[in-house]
Amino acid sequence: MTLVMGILNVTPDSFSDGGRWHTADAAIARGIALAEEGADIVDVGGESTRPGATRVDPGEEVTRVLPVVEALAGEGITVSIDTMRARTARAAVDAGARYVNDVSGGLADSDMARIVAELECEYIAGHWRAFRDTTDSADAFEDVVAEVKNELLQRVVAFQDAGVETSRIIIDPGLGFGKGPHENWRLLAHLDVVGSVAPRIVVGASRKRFVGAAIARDGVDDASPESRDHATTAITALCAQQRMWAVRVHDAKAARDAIQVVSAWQNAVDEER
Ligand code: PMM
Repeated sequence: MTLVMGILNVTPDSFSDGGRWHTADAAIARGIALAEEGADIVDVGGESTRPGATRVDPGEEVTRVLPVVEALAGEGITVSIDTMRARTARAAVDAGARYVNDVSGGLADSDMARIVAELECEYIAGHWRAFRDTTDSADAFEDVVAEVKNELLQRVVAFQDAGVETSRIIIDPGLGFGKGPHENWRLLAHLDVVGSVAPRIVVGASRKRFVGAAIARDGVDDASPESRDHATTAITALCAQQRMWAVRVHDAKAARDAIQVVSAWQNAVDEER
């Protein structure tokens, strides 16, 4: 069954839940709640990766995430660390994180592949090309599906060359990272092509702008991130039907329910075979 990766941003500036879980105690409580609501993995991040966000000092990033990772792992919760920095990845894995979730696929830090090989942890490689100044600036694609697939393959090869076992590498199409609505929907429509790179795919659509744009009434996109949760859950159901490995979401309970519904439906279909 598709896994639920619950989002826990320990940052003052993340676009959708920024600031709310900024103290360690509040973040730990939220992480436990996410697990209770159905998150199989809690994804802890100390730096907003949103285009235009200012980069956090590396020491500050570690200070934000470490007590949270340690406490959640101590509770028996499976933790991933959402970071583009090898140093933060190492500190978090040493503190109990099982997954390194790197939206840059190792491009933001040239030490990442070597450190991941050393740590022998699971690694999520996101599709990414460069830091962006605004959410509106997009990369140029001629054939987004083929390019994302090929560039992810290059990242997988780079990690293999650094000594990371192929079976530990998970890929992510990087929705919204240098991609506009058209590119994001094309990627969702062709997850099978992206999936030819590695058997496990994570999809991170939760509360993103293209989701808001899809449900806009009369062209008006209601800006509140939470108002995109039902639409996000519809995407989760479709991802579960496509047998994605995981979805990265803010609303873990809704995602869990949607995945279980798809599973019940699928079981009924399988019984007839
Ligand atoms: N998106 C964001 C952050 N981390 N990680 C993965 N694997 N995939 C994503 O799509 C992704 C991510 C940005 O969204 P946020 O500010 O809500 O965390």
